[in-house]
Amino acid sequence: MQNTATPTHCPYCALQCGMNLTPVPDGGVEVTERADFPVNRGALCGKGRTAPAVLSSSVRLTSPLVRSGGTLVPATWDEALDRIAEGLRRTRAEHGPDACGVFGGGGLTNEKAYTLGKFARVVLGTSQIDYNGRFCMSSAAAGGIKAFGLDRGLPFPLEDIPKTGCVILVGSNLAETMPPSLRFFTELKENGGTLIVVDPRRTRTADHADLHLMPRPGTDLALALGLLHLIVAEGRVDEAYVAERTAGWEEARAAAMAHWPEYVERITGVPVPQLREAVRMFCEPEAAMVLTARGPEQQSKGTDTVGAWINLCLATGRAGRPLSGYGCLTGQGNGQGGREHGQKADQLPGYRKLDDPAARRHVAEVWGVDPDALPGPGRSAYELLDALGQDIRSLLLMGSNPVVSAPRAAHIEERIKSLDFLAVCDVVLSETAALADVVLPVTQWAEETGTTTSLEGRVLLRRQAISPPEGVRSDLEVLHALADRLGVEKGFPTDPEEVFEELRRASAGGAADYSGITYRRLAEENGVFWPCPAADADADAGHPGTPRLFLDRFATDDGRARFVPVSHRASAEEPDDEYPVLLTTGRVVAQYQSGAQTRRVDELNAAAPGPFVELHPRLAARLGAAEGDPVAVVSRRGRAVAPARITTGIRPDTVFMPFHWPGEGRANSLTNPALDPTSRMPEFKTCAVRLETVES
Ligand SMILES: Nc1nc2c(c(=O)[nH]1)N[C@H]1C(S)=C(S)[C@@H](COP(=O)(O)OP(=O)(O)OC[C@H]3O[C@@H](n4cnc5c(=O)[nH]c(N)nc54)[C@H](O)[C@@H]3O)O[C@H]1N2
Ligand SMILES: Nc1nc2c(c(=O)[nH]1)N[C@H]1C(S)=C(S)[C@@H](COP(=O)(O)OP(=O)(O)OC[C@H]3O[C@@H](n4cnc5c(=O)[nH]c(N)nc54)[C@H](O)[C@@H]3O)O[C@H]1N2
Ligand code: SF4
Ligand SMILES: [Mo]
Repeated sequence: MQNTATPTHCPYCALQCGMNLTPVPDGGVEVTERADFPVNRGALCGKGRTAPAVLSSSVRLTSPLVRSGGTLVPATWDEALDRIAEGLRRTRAEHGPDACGVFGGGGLTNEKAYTLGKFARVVLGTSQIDYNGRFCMSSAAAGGIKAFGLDRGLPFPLEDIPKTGCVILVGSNLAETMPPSLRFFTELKENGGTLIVVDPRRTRTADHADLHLMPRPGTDLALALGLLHLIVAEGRVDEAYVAERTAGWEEARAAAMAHWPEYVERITGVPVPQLREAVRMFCEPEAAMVLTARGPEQQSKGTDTVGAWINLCLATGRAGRPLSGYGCLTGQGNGQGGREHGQKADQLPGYRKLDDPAARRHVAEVWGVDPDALPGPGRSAYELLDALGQDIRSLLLMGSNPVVSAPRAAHIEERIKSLDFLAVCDVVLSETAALADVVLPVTQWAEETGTTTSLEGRVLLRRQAISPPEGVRSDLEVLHALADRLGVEKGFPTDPEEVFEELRRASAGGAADYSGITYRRLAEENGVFWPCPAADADADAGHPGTPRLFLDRFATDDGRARFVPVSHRASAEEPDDEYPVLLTTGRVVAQYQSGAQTRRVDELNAAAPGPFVELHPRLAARLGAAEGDPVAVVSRRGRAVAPARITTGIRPDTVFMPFHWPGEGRANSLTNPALDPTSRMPEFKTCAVRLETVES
C-alpha cells in the first residue's frame, strides 16, 4: 500500500469521524489528524484514536477455526468454508430454507450489508435474516416512516445545529457516545441558543444543558404529551403550518389534552414549572429541533414515544423548515446504511419493502432471479435469536456479539448453544464466536474499502490504507466463496466497488436512492447525502445529493406529515414489592458496544476497566452499600454483580449499568425482551430489579 496518509473514517460510531491513516515501519498504522472532514474537523474520541490497536495480530483472529472434539482449532480456509457450506446445506435439506438464519450488523459497510441480504434471499432462500440495528434505532425509524414517510436519522446536517434556537436532546449522552459532536451544541449556546437535556441521569451531556429534565425511565411518552398539552393550552400551536403541511392533528390534540401537566408530573417526576420552562424555551425562538437517541427509543413503546416527540415538532411548525426538525442520532458506524439495503427482515435494497410487488420485481431483475423466488419478510432480531435451536437450526452471523448485547442474554446464549450449526465471521474471538462451530477471520476497516452512511445520511468512502495480515479474508470474499459452494457462481463479487455499482442499480427509484453516487464522487466530495438519484443522461452535472429533507414536502403520498394519536402507557415491567427499583442501561465513553473490539485495547481498559452499578446515595444507604462494594442486581431474567458507583447524578428510584461486559457483570442478564409492537425493539432502557449486597 501507499506510504502517504490515506483519508478515511473511524471504524466505530455513526459520527464516522474523518481521520488519516499513515503506515508505520513495523507494519501497523498511525491515526493522524484529518481536518478537512466537516463533522469532526480532526477531533477524535479515545476509541477512534486507538482503533489501530485492534488491527494488531496479537488481539485478532488470523486463521479460520473449526470445532473439533469440543474445542476450536485452526483450519485451512477450504476446510472451514466447506464445513459451513455443508452445515447450511444439511439444515436446508433436513428442515427447509427457513431453518437457516442470518444475523448481520449495523457496523458492516453498505456493500457487506447488501451482499448479506442478497445471500440470504438468493443463495439460502431464507426469510430468516435480521440484524443488530433492530436493537438500536428501529423505533425512531418506524416513527419517522409513520410521520414523514421516510426514515433518515437526521433530515439535516449536524452543522445546522448551532444555528437553531433550541434543541431538546432526549435520552442521548453524546458527550460520551459521540464526543466530537458536542461542539455543535456548545456552539449553539455560544450563538444564544439553548439546550434541554432529557435523561434520568445527570450525564456529562446534561452538564451542558440550560435545562435538565430527569424523568423516570420509560416515561418519555407522557413527558412529550404533557409538553404538547401545555403548547395547546398556552396557544403556541402554529395553526397555519398545521393546516398546510400536516394531517391528523385533531386526534393527536385530543390525546394530548388528556395529559394534564400535574398528571404528567406524577408519571414522570418532572415538576410542572420545568415542563412550562421547557415549552417556553422550545417555542420562543424562530427555529428549534428535537433529537432522540436510545433513551426514549429502546422501550416497548419506543415507536409511540418517537411519534409523540414528532407531534411536538409538527404542532409548532418545527419540521420541514430550515434549521428546524426532528432527528434521531443513529448509533453504529453504518447504522444508517445498514438499515437501508436489505439485511433487515422486511426489506429489500434502497429501503424497499419486501412485501411490495413492484419492489420485488425491481430487485429481482437486478439480481437476475424470479420475483416469486424471493422469500417474504422474516422475524425481528430478538424473535430470530429466540427461535435458534427451535425452527432455526443453523446460523450465519456477521458483525454482532449477541451473547453480550442481546436482551435476556443468558437465555439467548442457551439458544445459540442449542443450534445444530453456528458460523461466525469476526475480526476477534468474540464471546459469540467462541461458541461457533466455525469461525472465519475477516479483514476490517483500514484493510479494505467500502462505504458507510453516517447519522447525517451522508454516504462516505472508507478507504483501504494497509494490507490485511496473512490468513484473513474479507466478508465479501467469504460470501462469494459460500455462494459458490452452494451452487450460485455469479452475483457475489468480491470487489467492493463492483458491489456498490450493483447496489446503485438496486436502490434506484427506492426511498434511499444511491444511484447517482459513485466511488469517484465520494472521494472528491467528502461524501454525498442520499437521496441522490442518477441524473438524466443529458444533464450536465450529477444530482447534488440531499443534505436537507422535507423543506418542500414530506415523503408521504399527499406531501403532508402525519400526527400520530398516542397516549401514555406503562412500561412492560413496572417496579413492585419484589423488584422495587428501575434498571436502565447504556454506555461509557471508553468502551464500544459488546466490547469485543474495545476490551482489547489497553488504554481503553485502563479508562473503563469493568462494569458498575450506578446508584443514588439514598438507595446505597438503604442497601448498606459503600462505594466500590459489590452489588447484586436481580431481575426476573437473571442476576448480575458489579461494584457500586454512588452518585447524586441519578434518580433515587433508578440504577444504571453499562452493557459492555460479559460474565458476572453482564447487564443483559437482567434486561427485558418485551418488544415494541411496531419496531420490535426490546425494552433495554427499563426493567424492574432488586438490589442485594454481596460478600466481597
Ligand atoms: N462510547 C461509546 N459510544 C457509542 C457506542 C458505545 O457503545 N460506546 N455505541 C454507539 C451506538 S450503536 C449507539 S446506538 C449510540 C447510543 O448513544 P446514546 O443513546 O447516547 O447512548 P446510551 O448510553 O445507550 O443512552 C443514552 C442515555 O439515555 C439515558 N436513558 C436511560 N433510560 C432513559 C429513559 O427512559 N428516557 C430517557 N430520556 N433517557 C434514558 C441514559 O441515562 C443515557 O445517558 O452510541 C454510539 N456511540
Ligand atoms: N442492555 C443494553 N443492551 C444493548 C444496548 C443498550 O443500550 N443496553 N444497545 C443495543 C444497541 S443500540 C446495539 S447497536 C447493539 C450492539 O451490540 P453488538 O451487535 O454486539 O455490537 P458490537 O459489539 O459492535 O458487535 C460487532 C461484532 O462484529 C465484529 N466486527 C466488527 N467489524 C466487523 C466486520 O467488518 N465484519 C465482521 N464480520 N465482523 C465485524 C466485532 O468485532 C464484534 O464482535 O447492542 C444493543 N444492546
Ligand atoms: S466519536 Fe465515533 S466516529 Fe468519532 S472517533 Fe469516536 S467512535 Fe470514532
Ligand atoms: Mo446502537
